[in-house]
Order: sequence, then structure tokens, then C-alpha cells
Amino acid sequence: MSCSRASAFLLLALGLALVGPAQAAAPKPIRPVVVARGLDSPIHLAAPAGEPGRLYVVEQKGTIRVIQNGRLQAQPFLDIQNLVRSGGEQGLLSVAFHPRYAQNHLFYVDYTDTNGDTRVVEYRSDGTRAIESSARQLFFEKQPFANHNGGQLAFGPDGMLYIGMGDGGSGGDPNNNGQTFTNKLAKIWKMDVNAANPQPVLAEYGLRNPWRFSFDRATGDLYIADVGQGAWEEVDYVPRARLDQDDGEASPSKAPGQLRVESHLLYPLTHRPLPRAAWRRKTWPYCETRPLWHPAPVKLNPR
Ligand SMILES: [Ca+2]
Repeated sequence: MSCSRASAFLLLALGLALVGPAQAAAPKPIRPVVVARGLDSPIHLAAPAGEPGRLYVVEQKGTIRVIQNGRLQAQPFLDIQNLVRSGGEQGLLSVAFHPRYAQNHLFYVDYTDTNGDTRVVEYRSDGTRAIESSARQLFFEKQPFANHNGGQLAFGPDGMLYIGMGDGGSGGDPNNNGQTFTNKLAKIWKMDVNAANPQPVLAEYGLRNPWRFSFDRATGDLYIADVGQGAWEEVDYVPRARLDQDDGEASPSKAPGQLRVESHLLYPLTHRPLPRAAWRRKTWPYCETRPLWHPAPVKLNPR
């Protein structure tokens, strides 16, 4: 599969019944519940701390809608359709609210501009609607192909804004961007948006298209959904301790030979055998063989 993309026109929530150990024998089934109707390609959902009654829904075409106390508001929170190229894997791809949004009303969007390139832009709101004239661009990268644009924004446990970037597109990473440090493609970046002149710092590389990732709210660990090619999809895991290491060590301004590679390769936790033909040709999907770096092998505990 080239890329996972939500295209539902209904926004659903999973009604998950939490069951304590004493009742663990008979868990209730998970069932979907309709939260809102009438949305146009809702591909991301977020909410700032301190606004329990409001959900912000990113529509791919370039708008952010608000669901307030269960009701979809007619007036968009943000409308930048005139700046966005939408369709396929392009569009307004995510929103992240500043950890102190309640005080400063700052938020961040990742979108494909009308030339097909990636922009991450800071906006400020008046508390109810975005102020479009407040736009401050923080991140830009040319996109060689229409697909694999990444697009996830999220604040990490360190207060940094994390930015997911795909390998640029086509198939099989033809320009080897996953192992190239002269561009921002195929990587996750982090940025101190509180700095006077925020600069992206390399956090992870060798990714294919980290279309979505999220941080464990309890531990701060990072889980990355990275798309595969023809056989495998994968979820990559970066423990919190790793996030705090090597700030600036893997700067793209340094040659790859200067990078400090000190961690351990973690093979997929679950997998299925490669096709016989792949072994005969001695070719296997590149995206499943490249490593992410870990301080130690990790075993996930299924719940
Ligand atoms: Ca692209």
C-alpha cells in the first residue's frame, strides 16, 4: 500500500469499554459512535489543553472545523483553501496546538502549497477563530513528487514541535532521501517554536512516509506509523530517552560520515516471511530493511 489515508465523511469515535482486572474475562465489544456528520475529508483531529468542549477537525481541502459540545460549527476556525493544493496525499494535513495555547493562542499547520511543496506555518487565533494575517512560516521543503508528504505535527514531551516528512514520493525512494542529509525529506524534525528564529533539528531519519505519529502521554515514547511498499506496513518505536539524545549530532549540515551511529538495530517485532521471489532475486523491500536506532531492544507488552 502506498499510503494510508482517511477518507471518511463521517467522524467516528470508538466506544472502548475499559475493564478492570476483576472483570477482564468478559470485555465489552468496541463499537463506533457517530460524533459529527457533514465533514469533507476529515483527516486529522486535535484539541488544545483547557478546551474540553471543543474538537478541531482538519479537512484536507484547507479548512479546520470546530465541533463544540457535540455540534459541528458552520464557521471554520481556519480557511486557507486558497493556499492549499488538495487531493491524493496532498492538502492541509494536520494541526498542533501550542502547549500553552490557552495563554498565547498559537497553533501550527502542515500543508501542501499550490506548487506542491510542504509548508509548516504558525498562526494565532483570537480564541475563537484563526487570525490569517498572523501567519509565520517556520519550515519549507520542495517536494519532488506528489505523494509521500508526511504531514504530522505534534508537540513532544520535551515541548518541541515534531514535524513528519516523507521521502518525497514516487516509489522506492529513487533519490535515496532516507539516507541523504542535504534535504529535509524522509525524516522527522523537531523545532523549538519559542526561539526567536526557530530552526529544525533532525530527530529521526530513514523513514518512508511518517504520515502519522503520536507520543505516549504516560511515558513520552514516540510511535511512528510508517507506510510500507507492497508487503509490510510498520510501526516504529522511539523511547523517550532516545528523544533527548544527540541534539544536533545528526545535523544535515554535517556529512553522513560524521553522524554518530551508536544504537542497535531492532528488527520488526512481528512480520511475515518475504516472498520466495524476493529471496531468489536477493531484493527485498527497502523500507522494511532500514534501521531505526534504539538504545536497547524493546519488547512491547500487548494489553
Ligand atoms: Ca511528495
